[in-house]
Amino acid sequence: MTKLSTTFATLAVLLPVVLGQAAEWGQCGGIGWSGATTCVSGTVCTVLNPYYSQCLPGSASSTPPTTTTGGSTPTSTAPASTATGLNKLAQAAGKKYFGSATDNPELTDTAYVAILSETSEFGQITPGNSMKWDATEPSRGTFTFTNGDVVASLAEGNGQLLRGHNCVWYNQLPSWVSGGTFTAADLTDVITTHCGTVVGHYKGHIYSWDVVNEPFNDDGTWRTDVFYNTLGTSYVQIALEAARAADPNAKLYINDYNIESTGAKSNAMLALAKSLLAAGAPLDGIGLQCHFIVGQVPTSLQTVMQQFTALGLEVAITELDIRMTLPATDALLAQQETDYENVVKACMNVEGCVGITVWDWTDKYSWVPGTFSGQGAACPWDENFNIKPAYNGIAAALA
Ligand code: 9MR
Repeated sequence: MTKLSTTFATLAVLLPVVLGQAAEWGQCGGIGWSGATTCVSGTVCTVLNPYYSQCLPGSASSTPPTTTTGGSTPTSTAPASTATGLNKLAQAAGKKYFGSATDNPELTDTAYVAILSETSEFGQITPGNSMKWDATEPSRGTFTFTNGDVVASLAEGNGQLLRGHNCVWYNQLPSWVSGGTFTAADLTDVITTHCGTVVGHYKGHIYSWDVVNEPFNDDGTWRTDVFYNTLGTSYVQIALEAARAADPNAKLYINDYNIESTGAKSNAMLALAKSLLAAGAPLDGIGLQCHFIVGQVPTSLQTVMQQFTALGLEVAITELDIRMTLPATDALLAQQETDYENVVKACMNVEGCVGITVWDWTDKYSWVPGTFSGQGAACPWDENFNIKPAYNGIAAALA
């Protein structure tokens, strides 16, 4: 990929320039930084990664904290973290990463980027939107990677793994695809070109790709989108083969939600995985999204993961969040802590579960309130970047 270095510059331009002494939490250094390099009293300029140094509270000899304290959600039960960071704990436990989704608009928030870039907390990033079809091939044969490259560059600069998300999905399709009329041969060419070009663009930079996203309805039947309607189930293998040809080293996944408990939908995914493997299709893993509700985490999550790993596949928790009806109360936050702990424990108990990704780490940028009216507080950090009890639930499971 040739554009990554230039997109570092793009990201740097987005970050505000501070003159004089940098304020607490302000930027104080990094490649391309031309603002203040000293910090106000009581804070110390701390290198978070080659591209970002930040004024963190403390003196030069103190260890920088990974989180802040105080904030708008109830804090009476918010524990002081003794963890060394979720990614560090995950890796010490034999997992490849603990990671987070992110999205381009929030990368203008320097305090957000600073925490996202802490590799003790996050060893992996997934772009929430910028590698999807509508973002990368808005019209046929015209590819744009600008936003995806920004996220890829951030991960690369931080030394974080990258999950590609996604090649083929019924949603966030440009109308030329979703509303197109294609012969089977034509749509095969469209899929092959799209997956081949996008995966090829990020070749060598991606740990794993969600090649096909959400192929099933909740009752386990196939979604009747343009892909299924034109090609039947064969579109999945077509996409996987195009991805494999474009980046032989990326792990290729099918990713879905509501497959986290035994039942019709997870059975459908199991049957698909078996038939693909029997056909010699290049499938390496299954992503379990894990968009859960407080108090309703499925108890068969570990069993389902083991059903997939028994096939020789890896699994990952790819989009974890656990939402609640607002306002957040201490009781709900305590239940959420238990729920996060149980989800992460399930992954810990399955050797082939390679990592856990939260669908953004802070409530400030969660997709939940915009989709589920009256619900939110789904992430391990609150909207002010304070850790919630959920954080310690995750840390306890990883320890
Ligand atoms: O986080 C994404 C949000 O910003 C978009 O508006 C939304 C549109 O469909 O997609 C969100 O991410 C989804 C992911 O790509 C697939 N699984 C469900 C996620 C939450 O909706």
